[in-house]
Amino acid sequence: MIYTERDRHFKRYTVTSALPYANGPVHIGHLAGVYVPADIYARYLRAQGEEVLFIGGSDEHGVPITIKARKEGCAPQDIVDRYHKIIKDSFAELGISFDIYSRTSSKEHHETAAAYFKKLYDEGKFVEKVSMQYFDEEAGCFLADRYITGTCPHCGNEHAYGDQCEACGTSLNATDLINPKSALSGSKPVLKETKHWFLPLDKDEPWLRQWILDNHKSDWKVNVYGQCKSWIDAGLQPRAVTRDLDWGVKVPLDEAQGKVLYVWFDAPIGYISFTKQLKGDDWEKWWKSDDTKLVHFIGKDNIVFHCIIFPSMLHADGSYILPANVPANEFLNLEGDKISTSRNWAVWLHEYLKDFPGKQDVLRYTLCSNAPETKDNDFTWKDFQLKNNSELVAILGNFVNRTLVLTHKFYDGKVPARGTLTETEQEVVKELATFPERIGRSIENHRFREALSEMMNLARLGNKHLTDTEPWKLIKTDPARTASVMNLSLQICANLAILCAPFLPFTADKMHRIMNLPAMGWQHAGSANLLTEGHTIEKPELLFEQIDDSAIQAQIDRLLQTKRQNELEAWRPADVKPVAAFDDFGKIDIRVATVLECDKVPKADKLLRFLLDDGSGTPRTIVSGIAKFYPNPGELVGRQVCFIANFAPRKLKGVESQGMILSAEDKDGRLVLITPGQAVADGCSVG
Ligand code: B3M
Ligand code: ZN
Repeated sequence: MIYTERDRHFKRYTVTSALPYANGPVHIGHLAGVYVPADIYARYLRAQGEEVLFIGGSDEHGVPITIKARKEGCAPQDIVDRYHKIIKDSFAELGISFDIYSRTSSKEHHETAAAYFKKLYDEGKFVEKVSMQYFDEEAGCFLADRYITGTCPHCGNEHAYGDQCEACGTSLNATDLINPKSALSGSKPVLKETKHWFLPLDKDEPWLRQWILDNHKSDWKVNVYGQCKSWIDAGLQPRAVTRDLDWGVKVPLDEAQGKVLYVWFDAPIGYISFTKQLKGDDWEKWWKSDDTKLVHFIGKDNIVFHCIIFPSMLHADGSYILPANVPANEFLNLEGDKISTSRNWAVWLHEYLKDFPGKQDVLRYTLCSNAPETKDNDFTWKDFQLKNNSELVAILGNFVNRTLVLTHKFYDGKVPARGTLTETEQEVVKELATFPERIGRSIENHRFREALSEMMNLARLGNKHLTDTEPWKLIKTDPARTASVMNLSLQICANLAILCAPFLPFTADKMHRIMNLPAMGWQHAGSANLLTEGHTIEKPELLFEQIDDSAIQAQIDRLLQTKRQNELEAWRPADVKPVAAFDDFGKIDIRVATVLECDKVPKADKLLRFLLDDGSGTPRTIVSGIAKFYPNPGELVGRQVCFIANFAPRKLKGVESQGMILSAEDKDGRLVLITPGQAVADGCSVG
């Protein structure tokens, strides 16, 4: 039974999750922000016996995909075919239990989205506007969305896109950008006339204000409500729902050749077209009945599209329900840095599944327990290891394993009879009964971290019960008492198999198998009588295993390698120093010399001692801090180097250095000696 009074009247739940762009794999940021919470919610509702439709799919239009296709010299369809499969397969392997995972390049979706647009068009819901749009004369096409970048007028971010600034979340029209630049040719675009159709969001302000700011002040998350409020208070602008692009859903109007639906118009309609795909004629109740609860799971950068633009589209049609809640999460960072597809700064789901086979629940657990539910949060591999070793292994795994091992050791795998419970045990039974509601309420109110921690509190209760009663000792003196203790422990394990399922489905399945549990709904949980005396359990198996430092270090090293790679790619020469007077240069006396000897300065790991023939007849000693880059200094003998001859001598680690050898600092930090292009006389000047 649903615990939250407000939801009791709903007969079914349509749960949608943001459609990932099919221009790359999904990463832990997507999972923590959207898919793990959505899956927990859907699984819980099913366990409660509710009718649930959990929808997912790939968002296959939009400029990010065509940009990637251009970069790879292939067709957009090749890009989406590749990544749709990777995404779909990796979601399935992680146990994200969509009822359908479809794609917006499907024929059904194109038909549904085009029909949706045409209905609104025929009913005069759009505003037609001939406006000036940016056009790239080199590439020969209009520039929309990510085809154009520039400075955000709101926050100054210089890499804002034509439709949105990812830094401050503001949704933009390309003409809002300052210093616009084509992402295709890099050229400065020109303005050209073109007709588009606009959703009159400005006209929707009154009912949006009432629907969101009045009706959902109490039950929408603060971060979501706050973003909607600032949007509405800033004054909503009409929003173009068509684009001059060739990849997407064609605008179904003869006069709209070469135009497609804006990706953020067609993508949310994917939720509806996928429902039709799955439910056939029975689709409407999931989108048009007031006794359906519609919930959108998204990341914070999608709030405006799911709380304002898509509801405006649904409202314009007039026959759809509006989302009851949009529990958007904030962002997850990785090792203190923003997750970035373009910089490969991510833990990709399909790679995780390969590196940590069988550990889907460890990732689900870590991402739920660290979810950025109210503020951005950080994923570190050390914390991942800690969550596994000190929580899953040490608390949940340890409790279940001790109970099952002792049941086999004392009772040959059969549930022993339970006699009279002590007062303490009666308290345990009472507390056990409270867990289904404690966990359920948190899930129903989208507080998944809290719900998970409550589930773990039941495992803690079980551990305490065992530690307080010490059945491994008690068996020697009071077998009957021990039987009661173990019976209660087994009942708690059976409850955990039900209550952990939304979070840890693989672990729940394993517990059901080992304990020979029938499938039980949420309503069975809380009982201390789930297992009858004599019920047989299978040989225990560990639910979790330690993750050792080497596995974690390998992941950290991979990220360090990526960071180095990114720094190299991002490297640009330092700005030139301020203008110097030519005479200043004249004061520096740079000469060429041949290396006579070169060795490391004792007790100074960075210093090399050079003995140079500078043409003066008296060898010159110079100390230089480049030992790290020349591990075999003897190999430098005979090389010609450039050095500054007229610096005052100074002592470095006891060696008097008479000048400075010139080296260039390469982009990876390496110091490389400067050598004349051809052999020249020692002592000649460098100008
Ligand atoms: N494709 C995902 C994103 O903005 C976007 C969601 C569409 S949900 C209809 O990252
Ligand atoms: Zn901005």
